[in-house]
Amino acid sequence: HNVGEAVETPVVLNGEYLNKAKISEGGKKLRKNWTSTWVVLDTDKLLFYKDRKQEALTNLKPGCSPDGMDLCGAVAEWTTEKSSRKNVLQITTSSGSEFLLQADNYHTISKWHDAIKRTADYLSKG
Ligand code: I3P
Repeated sequence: HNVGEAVETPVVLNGEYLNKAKISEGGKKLRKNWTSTWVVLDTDKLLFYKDRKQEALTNLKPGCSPDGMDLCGAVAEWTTEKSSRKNVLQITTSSGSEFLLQADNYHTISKWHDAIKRTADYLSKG
């Protein structure tokens, strides 16, 4: 890193319910299906759970790993084109899958946008 360039280390966000829709996988478009999902931001990935209880249960089972996405190489950006909803954040993974995350409350989704971007940037810059 250049001297003076801020290296922002990833932040972890505790679980929160966000609306999630996967809109493509490996470049192939999927039918959009919004679902309320318990989302956790770990140091290097986003984790998705059905609800708060499922997070606790998954963590108790040694062989179980949650559904999630690796943020290395991912791009996170606001979109107004992929949905009629407000406050929509698009995340594109390095493998070409696209997810939308949305919350009616701007403050809530804005916090996730900033943290996800920060983690993705940190992981990509090494
Ligand atoms: C979709 C559903 C989604 C909508 C999507 C529709 O219809 O109404 O809520 O996305 O719009 O196709 P269906 O339930 O019949 O699949 P938004 O709420 O994000 O606008 P889209 O096709 O423009 O993505």
